[in-house]
Amino acid sequence: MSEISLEEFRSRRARAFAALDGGAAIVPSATVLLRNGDSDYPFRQNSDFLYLTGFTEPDAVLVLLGDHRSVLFMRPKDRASEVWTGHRLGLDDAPATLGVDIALDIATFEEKLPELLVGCEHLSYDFGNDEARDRSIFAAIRAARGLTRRKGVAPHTLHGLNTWIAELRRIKSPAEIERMRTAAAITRRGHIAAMQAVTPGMHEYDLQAILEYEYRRAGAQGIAYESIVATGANATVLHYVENRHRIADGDLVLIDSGAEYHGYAADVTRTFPANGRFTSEQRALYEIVLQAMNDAFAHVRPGVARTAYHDRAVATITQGLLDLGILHGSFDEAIETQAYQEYYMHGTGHWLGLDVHDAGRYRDHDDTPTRLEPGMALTVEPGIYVRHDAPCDPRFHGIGIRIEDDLLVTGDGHENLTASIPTSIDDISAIMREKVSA
Ligand SMILES: [Mn+2]
Repeated sequence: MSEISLEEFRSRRARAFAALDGGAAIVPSATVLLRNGDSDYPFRQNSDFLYLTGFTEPDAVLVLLGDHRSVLFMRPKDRASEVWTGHRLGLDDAPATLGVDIALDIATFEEKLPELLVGCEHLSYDFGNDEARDRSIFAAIRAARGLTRRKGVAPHTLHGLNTWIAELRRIKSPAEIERMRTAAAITRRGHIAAMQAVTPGMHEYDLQAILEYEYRRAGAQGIAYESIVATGANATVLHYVENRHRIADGDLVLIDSGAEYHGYAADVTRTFPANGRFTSEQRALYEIVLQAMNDAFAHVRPGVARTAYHDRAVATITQGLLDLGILHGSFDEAIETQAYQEYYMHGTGHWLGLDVHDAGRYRDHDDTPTRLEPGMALTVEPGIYVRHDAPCDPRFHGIGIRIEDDLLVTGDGHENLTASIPTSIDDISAIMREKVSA
């Protein structure tokens, strides 16, 4: 099942109990979604549930209780169903395999929940995602109140899960970091294969197929998010996932794609010329983005505000665009009026982990930007996007560039998990020259 040890899942739940401070929590698994007929969408476990249990089956609910018992409601063994949909862990093996205290049949969830909630004053649960479950939980709280005439208290305060699970998930353990390293290494294979295969006349989907083929055959469960393979002006559309266009000679290819490995995401963007040679306009903009990235890296270290590396990237991009005559006026004015937003309209990164945009707040409770701590993982992803109607010299029109790496904050700075995927023009050109024969 899981390569992450039982001990680690126990310690995650122990930290959850500490955060709950005598309260209870209800953390549901994901459910299988019907696509049509007898076909389902691919199942991906809910990340909070996966973080606390390591359990990959649907139709389960983890209940953490104020007395530090963990109860897992789950599907029982069922030979007839298992013939169709595969092995189920079952109630008997769950405590030893997952380290939970009690395993119960999910069919008894509504019946058993009230008595479990007696004694817990606070309840954490994300209302609003599943109305049927919301109703059954309200009913359980009401029923628990009915039981308190005989014993104890029932929940009277409700909290979201995000207030505490996201905090636990923000700092990655060595086992998590190991998986993220593997996701990064697999992602490297895909990106390099795409760089070496590209040739004008191919289609964007050819490169998408190559990326995802490499991920799968390196053992990834799949993609961490829909791959973006955008050529030419498509690269100025931030979340272009259509991937249907023919690749023209002279186009830049922007690939934003990452593998998922045992639940952990990589998120990498590289931009390179389809024919192996940057035009002078492409090169000029590319060098600015690369400089912005390298400048931003210096601000990824413990104790620094999370906003600092974005501010640094914005400053480098703004200066670069002024130098090229794409922006006008003074640097201070361009920053003050956010004139750069015409060409750089997104943030320079996000947390990374089980989710590609991982859980965790970006501002502290006093509304100051969160400060980086060892064990946090994030992306650094500056870009420049010049749309066809942008108010600048038309020779820059239709160029979109983004470069993105995955960084782990360490005790004295950071480790770039995706540094071995080339970013400099020289390194990209060298890799592309080692082209595999088509
Ligand atoms: Mn990203």
